[in-house]
Amino acid sequence: MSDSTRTIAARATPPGTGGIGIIRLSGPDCLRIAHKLTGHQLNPREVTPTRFHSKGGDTLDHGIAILFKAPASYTGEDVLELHCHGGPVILDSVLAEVTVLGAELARPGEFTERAFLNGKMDLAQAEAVVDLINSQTETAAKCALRSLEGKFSEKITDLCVNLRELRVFIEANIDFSDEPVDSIENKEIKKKIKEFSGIIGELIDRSTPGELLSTGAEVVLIGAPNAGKSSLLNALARAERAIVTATPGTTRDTLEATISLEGLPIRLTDTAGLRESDDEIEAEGMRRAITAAQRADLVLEVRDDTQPDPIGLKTEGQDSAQKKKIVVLNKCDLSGRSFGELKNQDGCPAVAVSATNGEGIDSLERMLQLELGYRGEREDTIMARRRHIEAMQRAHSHLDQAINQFKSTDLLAEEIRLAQNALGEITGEVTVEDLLGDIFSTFCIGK
Ligand SMILES: Nc1nc2c(ncn2[C@@H]2O[C@H](COP(=O)(O)OP(=O)(O)OP(=O)(O)O)[C@@H](O)[C@H]2O)c(=O)[nH]1
Ligand SMILES: [Mg+2]
Repeated sequence: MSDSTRTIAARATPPGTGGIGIIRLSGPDCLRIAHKLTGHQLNPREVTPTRFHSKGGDTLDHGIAILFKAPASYTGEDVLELHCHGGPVILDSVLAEVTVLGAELARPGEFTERAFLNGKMDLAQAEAVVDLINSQTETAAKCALRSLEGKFSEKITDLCVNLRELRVFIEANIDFSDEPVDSIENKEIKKKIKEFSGIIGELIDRSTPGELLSTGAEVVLIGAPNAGKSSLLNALARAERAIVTATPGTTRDTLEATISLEGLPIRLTDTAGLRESDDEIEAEGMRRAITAAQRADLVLEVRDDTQPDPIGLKTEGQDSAQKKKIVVLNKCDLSGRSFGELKNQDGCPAVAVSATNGEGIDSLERMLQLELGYRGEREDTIMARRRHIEAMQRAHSHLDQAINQFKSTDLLAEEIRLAQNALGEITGEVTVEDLLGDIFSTFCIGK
């Protein structure tokens, strides 16, 4: 866990060159370091144009310094921002100088971890900071911002408060030994448990796409040579990304294109056609195709509908049984099959398209969203992490258990307490240090 007696420092702007680059510090030594580095006594929230000096008196750069006094800062501690010229050499030299003056290099996520530890934000909001930075689409950014503003946390906190009140009431007032199980009071408690369980269920429903939104989905196109995989990637990307020719074996290596499907980021990977081959390069291409398919959230199996028999693609090591798959019958402009959704093929959803004239692509896009569990852009989507969803599912199942515990006050209260704790993990009200380490280590340095 972060030690607040240390003053930490890191670049807050991305690596590379830019007009300006910012070094950020947080901790008790900010004022002293600022004075040594600039020669100025900084006033809080005032922009001070200054030179940054080395200990030996050399000027490292000209820039501005801004001090945010605790607790009115991002981390809740004294925070110092040094705005320098945005070149890597200059920023490295200023960063090196502040470490000479006593600051330590920050670990990934340490600024935000301190903000959490100092009560500036809860855990779900801290995670939303990363999600906002990493958002790849406008929808993802909007959802992350809503979480950062605390909309999701508020709902969870309300539920925690309600569950706590209910538990306290049960512990203080209910004794099953002298009360009939179907008393008015018990019915009322049951009703409340069901109501809270319903709210959690609804939050879970709204959260699934949020989780997808933050990471996006990996979709891999596989199929026999010449089936039209590259053409399909181009059709979905609305751009001529992959080379298309009539020669089977055109695509040799994997190729990626990112598309946004109603706000859902999807990384599409085109692959080499799968067939028996002695060619070393082609064999390597196919190996890569299979690896990509194994990694994918969903596989699009492209079949040439003018060819009567689909080529068996159950290539060694390919876990096709577990993988979500859509069968895409392509070249239906030639085969004459009507476009759009079809009956399941080999137990998988299927669709008839023409990659060259675009027919049926809209059906495929709808199917993709459905299979990936995305409900399209909606105002109420929650940007949730897997751990949030798991915690809500645990809370939900404890409340389900609670319904069956109307014989023992202790057991009933315990299930409600467990539900409340599970929800508390989301905001960090109830938390373990390991969890903090896991969460903040995934942040970038300087955040
Ligand atoms: N008429 C028609 N031709 C298509 C369609 N899709 C692809 N083709 C043609 O089929 C040939 C192969 O298309 P590609 O997209 O290169 O096929 P691929 O599956 O990527 O092939 P490899 O990279 O060799 O594995 C090209 O001549 C395309 O123009 C389609 O829907 N209709
Ligand atoms: Mg190809």
